[in-house]
Amino acid sequence: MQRNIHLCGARILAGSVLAALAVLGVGCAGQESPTPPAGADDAAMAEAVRSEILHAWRGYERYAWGQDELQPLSRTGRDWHEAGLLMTPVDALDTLILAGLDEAAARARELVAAELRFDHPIEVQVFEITIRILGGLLSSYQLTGDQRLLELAEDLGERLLPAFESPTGMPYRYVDLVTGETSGPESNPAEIGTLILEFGTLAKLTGRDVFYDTAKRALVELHHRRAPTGLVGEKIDVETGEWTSTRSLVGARIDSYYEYLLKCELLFGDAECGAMWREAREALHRHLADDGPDGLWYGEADMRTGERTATRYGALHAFLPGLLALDGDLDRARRLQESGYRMWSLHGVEPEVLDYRTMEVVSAGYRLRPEIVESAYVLHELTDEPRYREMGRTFFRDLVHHCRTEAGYTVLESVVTKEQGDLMHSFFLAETLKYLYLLFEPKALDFRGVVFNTEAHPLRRTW
Ligand code: DMJ
Repeated sequence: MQRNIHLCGARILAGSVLAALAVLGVGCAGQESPTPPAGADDAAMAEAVRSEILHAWRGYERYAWGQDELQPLSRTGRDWHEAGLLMTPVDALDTLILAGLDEAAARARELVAAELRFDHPIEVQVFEITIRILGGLLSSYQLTGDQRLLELAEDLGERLLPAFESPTGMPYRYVDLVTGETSGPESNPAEIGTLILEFGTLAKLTGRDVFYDTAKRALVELHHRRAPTGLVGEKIDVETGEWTSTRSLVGARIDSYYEYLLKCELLFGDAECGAMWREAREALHRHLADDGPDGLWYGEADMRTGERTATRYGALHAFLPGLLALDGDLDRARRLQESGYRMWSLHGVEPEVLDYRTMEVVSAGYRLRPEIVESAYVLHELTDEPRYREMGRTFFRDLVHHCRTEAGYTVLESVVTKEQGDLMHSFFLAETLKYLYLLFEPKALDFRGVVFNTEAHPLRRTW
């Protein structure tokens, strides 16, 4: 059976891939190449990334205006819920501002300020809405001083608060924005523990401690349920406080919990968060780190015993080098980023999950994820080593080569076949392109003056 494959925006039959590649040429002949030649200087790289930010944004403007996300192959938009929440414009706004794309930023800002409303009776995922929308509104408010964005953030924060009304204080996964009804008692560390930067900043900017205290309690309650090994598991019931999956890793469902433990201390000076991070960090190094001839990786273990259960690492795990670097552990950070770069280079784009022992792909999709670029940016800021811009050149070249379409950028169904899917996640503009731009144009932002939330929204201490 023949399958359709999309490459460089063209639909072709799977059997003809190689012939089509030859016709299209490596850089998709017929399109002016957005990739600067090898050896181009950093300014040229920054300019090239900036113009791809505009390309991705224009795809959204043209085909998905007013909706949550762009589907660039079908050239349509999609909403997450019955009512849209302008996910892409909110997520992209600070990227447009930082890249100096003033007209696009003004259009995005007016759309958000004029059209975004939260009085829809829709059940939203607390974590996603917090990191993308609350985080995006707060950082854009700090960059522009536009009071309307802070008012929206406060309204949203208020509507999310009922999610925390569980017997343990850890939030349910979903809450209705109008009725406050909750659902989804089985949650996970990432969704419970990745709220303090946004709720904390909202508390500081509005003078309402309830936002800080509520999110902090959830974080502490989760940490208190760690195993004697110091590890947390992958799933937990917020009503009983019992773990429902004891699989422990630094990837999906847990990743940003670790990130926020450290960043809570960095942004708010909260020593209790710092102490929780340092304890968690030791458990990671002891039980999950796999340091051998194949390099440094962080695999999986059972939280109760600390015994190795899998040798898997992936696109989400790749935030860890950046976090270790922020914590001052440049040695581990450098080595882990080299492992991530090997993972990327295996097929010319990283897979969602890889078995690092066999180097076999376990989950082949690529969702336009930013984490490996984020780590390159942070490492470059902290070491000034050219290695990380070299990596950035590779990431950018490969993204353009495999994920660019005429109407924006899109996910890959498989990094092995390079078959394209049909979605530009909002975090591509919020994170992947922002970190790439900042890697080559660091002066666009005072790195030491901000803490990035997990959706790459820079938050500044203004209190
Ligand atoms: C983003 O929404 C955030 O970075 C989150 O922490 C993980 N998933 C995506 C990007 O991969």
